[in-house]
Amino acid sequence: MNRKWELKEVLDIYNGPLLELVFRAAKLHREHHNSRKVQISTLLSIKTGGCPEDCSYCPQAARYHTDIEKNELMTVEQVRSAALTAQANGSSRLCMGAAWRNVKNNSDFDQVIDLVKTVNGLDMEVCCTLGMLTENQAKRLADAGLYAYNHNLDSSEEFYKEIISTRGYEDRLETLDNARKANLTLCSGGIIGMGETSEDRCKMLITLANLETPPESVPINALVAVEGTPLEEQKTIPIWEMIRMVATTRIVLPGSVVRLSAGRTEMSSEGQALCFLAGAGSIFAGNKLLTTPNPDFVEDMDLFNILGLKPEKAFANGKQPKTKFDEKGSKEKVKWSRPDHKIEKNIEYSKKRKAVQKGK
Ligand code: SAM
Ligand code: DTB
Ligand code: SF4
Repeated sequence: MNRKWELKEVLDIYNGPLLELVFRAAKLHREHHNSRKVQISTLLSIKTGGCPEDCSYCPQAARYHTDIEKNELMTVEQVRSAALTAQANGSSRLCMGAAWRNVKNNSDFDQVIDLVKTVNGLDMEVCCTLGMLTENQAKRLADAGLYAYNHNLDSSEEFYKEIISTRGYEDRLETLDNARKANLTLCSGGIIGMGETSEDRCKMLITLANLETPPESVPINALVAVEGTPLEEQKTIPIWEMIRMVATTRIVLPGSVVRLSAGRTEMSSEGQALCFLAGAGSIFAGNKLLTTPNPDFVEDMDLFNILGLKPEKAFANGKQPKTKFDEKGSKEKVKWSRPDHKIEKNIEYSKKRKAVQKGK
């Protein structure tokens, strides 16, 4: 059942007494999910840095000249080896990320198709996050054996305009729709701690919940404030807000797997335990997210042992896709909008960081 939510109702849930909120979320979690199991995904940045977008949180945006190590698209052998390591450490899903605005019908996309086939062949759930995507491109990925597509709404539509000027919210929604039309499962959530209000957080959850079919997984990231980005000075989000957000997501999207995502290096074990109690059913594991640090596998397994949690097996919630014969890519012209409204902070940082780069 796809229940419609009103903003006031969701805000009341989010702002309710914390322990009552956690209790309600925990109860619902047990009605819809196996609370002893946590699905483990590993992120792999298959193409790092040099991105043309201006997302104010992102260290991979070329214009902010951050200190990340840039990389060209990874080869099949590099990805196979990373996937096998992740699998040996208990990961059931590999999520491959590329610092692209959108997918283009070129040889890089052909290579991504090979990467997807390779990882599906290892019996892991394959997820990709490659930016905006047409329906044809989504179908090609699905035929290669892609299980999920990650494309975050990041925040409310209103606040989105304050963090990104190079694309619009409706493009995000269209991409999710394109992935859905190709029968891919969806992974879509957002980031808290960018300066948004509780209302923005709740509005994002309502947008996700009101999709025709809500996403199967919903990542909740705490901003990793990276030096050089316009959000570098944002304070770490208090753990209580993360717990509230996880619990509210659990209640508003009862059927989805809530992923406790970026920001865990700043969270205590006890804080994370409350997130699991409040309904988080998945994490990103391995000592790196895309470009920033993450707790290592051993640390996470120690916590799992203390809490009595077990890693979920691959395809526990769906069938493994069959890799189909791949006809060559289509020749369609890809067109996405470019709102290009002004975000003073992003402009200021682009200039400031260019000057820093010149002075080096
Ligand atoms: N370029 C593609 C895109 O934007 O859709 C895929 C990669 S992008 C890095 C994937 C997601 O990572 C973003 O949508 C954002 O939600 C998250 N992310 C990026 N930088 C982050 C940061 N510093 N802290 C928390 N989450 C972040
Ligand atoms: C998601 O919601 N979080 C992941 C994944 N989907 C692609 C990315 C987090 C990135 C954190 C910053 C970095 O490591 O570059
Ligand atoms: Fe590029 Fe994605 Fe980073 Fe935005 S979030 S700058 S689109 S890699």
